[in-house]
Amino acid sequence: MNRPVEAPAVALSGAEAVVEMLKAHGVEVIFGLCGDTSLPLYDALARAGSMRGSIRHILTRDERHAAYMADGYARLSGKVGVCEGPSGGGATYILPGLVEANESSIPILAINTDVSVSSRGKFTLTELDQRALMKPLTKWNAVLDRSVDIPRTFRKAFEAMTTGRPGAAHIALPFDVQNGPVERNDVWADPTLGAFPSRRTAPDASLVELAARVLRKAKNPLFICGGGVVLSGAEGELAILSETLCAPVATTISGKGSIDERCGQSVGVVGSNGGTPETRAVVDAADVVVFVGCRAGSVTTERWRHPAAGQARIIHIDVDPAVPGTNYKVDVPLVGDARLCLAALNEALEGYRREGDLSFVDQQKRAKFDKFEALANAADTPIKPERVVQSLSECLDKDAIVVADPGTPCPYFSAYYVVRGTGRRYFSNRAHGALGYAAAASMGAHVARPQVKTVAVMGDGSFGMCVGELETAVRLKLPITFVVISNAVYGWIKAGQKTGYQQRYFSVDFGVTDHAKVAEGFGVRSWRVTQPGELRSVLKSALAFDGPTLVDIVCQPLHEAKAPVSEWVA
Ligand SMILES: Cc1ncc(C[n+]2csc(CCOP(=O)(O)OP(=O)(O)O)c2C)c(N)n1
Repeated sequence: MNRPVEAPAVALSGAEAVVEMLKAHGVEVIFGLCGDTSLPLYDALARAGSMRGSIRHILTRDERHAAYMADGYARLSGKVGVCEGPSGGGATYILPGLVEANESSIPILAINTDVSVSSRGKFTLTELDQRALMKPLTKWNAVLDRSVDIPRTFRKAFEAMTTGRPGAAHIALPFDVQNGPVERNDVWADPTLGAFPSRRTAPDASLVELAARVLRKAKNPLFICGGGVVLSGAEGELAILSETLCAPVATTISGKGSIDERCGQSVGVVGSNGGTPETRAVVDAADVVVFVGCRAGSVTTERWRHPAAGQARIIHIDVDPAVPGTNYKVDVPLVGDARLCLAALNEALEGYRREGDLSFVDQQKRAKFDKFEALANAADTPIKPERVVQSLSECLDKDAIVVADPGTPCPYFSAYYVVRGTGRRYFSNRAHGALGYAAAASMGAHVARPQVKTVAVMGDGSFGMCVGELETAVRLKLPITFVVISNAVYGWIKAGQKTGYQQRYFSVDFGVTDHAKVAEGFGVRSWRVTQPGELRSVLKSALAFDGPTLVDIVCQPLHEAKAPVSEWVA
């Protein structure tokens, strides 16, 4: 008797299933670095590489930078950024990028391969408790013990990263788990979880009504927008609401891009880093403050002094229910996606229009930029940071992306680089502010948005922490311009010693490096600029070159400059 033969269950290897799960979530690129425990994963990527819709792998020179690239990529693409590295050192090195992304609400997935499950607890080379290591630093993490768990683990990771407050996830992938079988039928995904925010949540209608009532009574309403506005794509709703209320819109550093900074409503950046006495005056004048996608942390509020407690009624919009009410007594907490919350407020205020006047904002902005321009136009050497911002602003197209490192770049570009248009055009790593972020983040940003010019601005302290990645930029022929503010000092710290410690300078100065020569060694077209008069033409040439370029600018050290940093101004 002929019996029908049952087809054998079609199985993939664990590594193949990982690649398929990433593809199913729409992943197109992975940044990372190879290792012994990653060999099956690399082989699966290599074999998938010849197929349609395959994933591009970008080899980096350090796992930290792989994570920063994934972060920059996510910020510009609106999709989950993926990075990978091997066990042991690969996990400890990837960690800084993961924590920065997580705290900045940027969804990146880090995969570290690991020693085999069967080798655990035997003093195996590179063995490390990745679960414990990553748990406090990520929104969600897992260590796989069985190949069959791969599909649901990846589904869970993508859901965790892109719903609610976006964040980072980590998966440890042991060697033998990469080799075990996974049934093909289990490999499926909801592709909408590959982009963020997914599954948006709307606010409570009664609280929307309450917020609308508070806003109708406001004399001087003010918006303070954090990174949540750009993350949620709420710029359009914000523009409508701020116009209805004739209300100024200030931002945090991460919130730059919430509003076109050329418009009358825009105040610019407020807070201790990038804020100035003029922008602070606008905050102090408000009787209703609406925080949007903003944690009202120490930097934005100058340690909760601006706005002062009790100065203004507070409406706090955030997707994370733990945020409203943490730092200020809140009159109306609106918990939900920023775009949906602002849209709901627009609906509640339909037909209303506040007769207001933005002349105070205009006056303050003029005063701020008059002082800036006087310094920027000075022909002094070493070149003033103001001159760098001014020259770069003049040379860059409005769609360009600027990534700023801590030190001189962050406060100066946050305060004075006027973002023309909305959306992500400028960013800095504001969760931990680790030096050496901008170069790699700019590479990720460029991969996501290759059609526009990308510039990374760094101090020489940062340069020392990221220089190896110039090779990646050359190998991939990335037309990014790296700008180094060169002053042979950890200037930010020296400025702190000047203001707070009676100029007892201690262990902050380092030697002079010719960064242009170093970059040339990597094959980067480079310039060193010492004269303010040369700056603009050099920047123009660097920006126009079709490949990586570096401009090393010998600059006034931060402790001698007039930086927009409130502690030093005071
Ligand atoms: C990884 C890391 N270590 C230390 C610090 C503390 N820190 C903040 S700013 C700064 C100095 C920055 O120096 P540099 O990059 O040369 O820029 P400058 O301040 O001189 O413009 C330091 C050391 C940090 N932010 N990140």
